[in-house]
Amino acid sequence: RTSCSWALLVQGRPHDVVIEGLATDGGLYVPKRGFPNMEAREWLRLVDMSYPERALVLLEKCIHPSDVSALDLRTMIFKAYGSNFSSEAVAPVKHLDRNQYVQELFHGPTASFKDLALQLMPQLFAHCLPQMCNYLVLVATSGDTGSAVLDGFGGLGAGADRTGVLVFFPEEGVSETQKLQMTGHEDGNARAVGVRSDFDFCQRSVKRMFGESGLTGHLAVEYGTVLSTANSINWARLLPQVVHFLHELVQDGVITFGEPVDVCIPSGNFGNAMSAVYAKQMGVPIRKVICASNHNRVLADFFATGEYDLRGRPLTPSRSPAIDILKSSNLERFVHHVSDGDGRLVGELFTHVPLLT
Ligand SMILES: *Cc1c(COP(=O)(O)O)cnc(C)c1O
Ligand SMILES: CC(=O)N[C@H]1CO[C@H](CO)[C@@H](O)[C@@H]1O
Repeated sequence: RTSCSWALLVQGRPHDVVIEGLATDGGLYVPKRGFPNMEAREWLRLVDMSYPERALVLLEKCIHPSDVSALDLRTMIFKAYGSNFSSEAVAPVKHLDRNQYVQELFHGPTASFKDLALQLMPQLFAHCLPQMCNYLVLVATSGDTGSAVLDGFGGLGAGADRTGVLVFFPEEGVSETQKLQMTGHEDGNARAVGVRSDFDFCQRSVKRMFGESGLTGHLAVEYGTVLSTANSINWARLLPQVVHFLHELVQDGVITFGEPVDVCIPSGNFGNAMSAVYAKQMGVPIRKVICASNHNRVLADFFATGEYDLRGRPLTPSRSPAIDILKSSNLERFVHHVSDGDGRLVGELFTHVPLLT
């Protein structure tokens, strides 16, 4: 898997990593040498900064300036987090009970946690677009992702010239609010399509469109347009989420600098949990990353038993569709991480494990 031997973060391949999403061998992109580790002295400097300032310091270390210059990155980050969140802290931490705190990830423009990544990702996407083509971003969503994708890509303004977005959602499978958020979206380049079937059908159909050479050929020849996607395996969706693990508990005097906390994260595609693992690798004092599941507990079982087997595990829908996921794509990144970057092993495991792709 070339994916597992890829360069220090996205240096030199921004187009592949941000636009294509998936490596040519079917694997996921990961940083070749892990994340840059920061010293205590540097972390201390971040304690009193605003969210966008902290994001800039962290992401500058993860994105090579030849891919995105420091100035461009600053502009993007401030556009994403400077004023569009209803809390200045962006992801404020509130006291719950005793030593328990809850981080509010719903202050973005669509109230979806996905806003944390999707206010920034489309800007990186537009920045990395090759000169000659138009791009049509296809997304299947069970709810949360759709509105955040539409808002993020819709907010590109002039940068959206060559990017169109189509979101497919199950007409009966999303909440009324989500449906209104998606269908009410009137921006020129982004549209939502309600489908009279379930999420699986939407996702399968999007995948089929990518493989349908009649369609892709027609789009290419007639419209100079290439299909792309913005789903959660995209590196540019994962990377911005590393930032919110730097919370204000130190600033608020709740813990002292360097004191570790456990983070408990509801996991679907294991994106946010993986970001926590990366944040820890960068030096954020996290002790345990706890993976929370509902009855679709394939991830929780994997961590308990070391086995990841989807056979005989039908998906049971719940009131939390965002974590009703069995194929947790980012688990591949986790296995890569804990195997010390053994790309061959990851490739083998993920080709041979039953029902894993
Ligand atoms: C997307 C989402 C999740 C799952 O996040 P992953 O990064 O895919 O694990 C959990 N909860 C909510 C509310 C979400 O929107
Ligand atoms: C998506 C969104 O709401 N974007 C807005 C963020 O804020 C800037 C101004 O600070 C607006 O220009 C964007 O439209």
